[in-house]
Amino acid sequence: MSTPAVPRVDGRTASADDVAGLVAERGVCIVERLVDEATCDAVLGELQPHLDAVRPGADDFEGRSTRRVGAILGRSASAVGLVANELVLDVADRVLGPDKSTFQLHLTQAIAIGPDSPAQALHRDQWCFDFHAFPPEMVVEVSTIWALTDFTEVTGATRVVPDSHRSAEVTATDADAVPAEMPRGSVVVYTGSTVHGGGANRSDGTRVGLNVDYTLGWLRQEENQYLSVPVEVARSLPERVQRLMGYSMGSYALGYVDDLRDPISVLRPDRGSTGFAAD
Ligand SMILES: O=C(O)CCC(=O)C(=O)O
Ligand SMILES: [Fe+2]
Repeated sequence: MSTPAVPRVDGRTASADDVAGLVAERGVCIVERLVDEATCDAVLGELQPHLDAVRPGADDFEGRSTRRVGAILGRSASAVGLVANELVLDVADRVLGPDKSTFQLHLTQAIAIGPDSPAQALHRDQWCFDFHAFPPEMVVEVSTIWALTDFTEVTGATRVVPDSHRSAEVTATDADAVPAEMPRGSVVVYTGSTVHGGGANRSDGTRVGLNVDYTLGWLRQEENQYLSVPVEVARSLPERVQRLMGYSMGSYALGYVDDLRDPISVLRPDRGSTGFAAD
């Protein structure tokens, strides 16, 4: 049986319905050239000092020649537009659920896979929730990896297993995984149950991806946004981004501050209404 190709659309023309339909149906979709190369250069430039400063991974899953840097919203002004990309957010809104009142940012992480790195083990991102067996039709997480450098089979493109998202058990093996090859500025979108893993980097350059995930508003975030991004920086971000970070109610009662205040009011005192039913 031949391995199915990863569905792909052109980021300059694709609609959120197109992408959401493919992600829901196949578990994964590549959106090509959603941002330009200048944006990739700007993000890379802002993150490089942080990538240089951090130690490589401590185990095989992190990658012993892979450097991971978070707190992206506090460290890269040019990445804010990727984290809050309209198309991606519309796709997450459509795919997450059912039974969703809100969704939120789960993590932001630049992943730089150095030369001569072996492939990362295949996994599901939603295993972070204590390996809970969510019903296969329930999408609790939407993951994205932006290619800041070209993703090819040789440079270490993320490997994904199309159609793997609905099976209760993971039966896919390395032979079922296909590289999400895409030019820089593209993004691969997949669900928390889609089986995937970082590719082996057999080139002499570093592959840099920007991993940005979104989850249902009632789950715990993987990256603690409140402690990762200084509050002065958070205050300066667009309201949509602040709300995604968790400065918003996670559902009717989740995340309030002191006297039932909506957390957005900590950053924006004009949004000061109290009570769970406040807007
Ligand atoms: O870097 C990649 O291509 C994938 C990384 C990944 O899936 C992870 O660390 O969860
Ligand atoms: Fe992953």
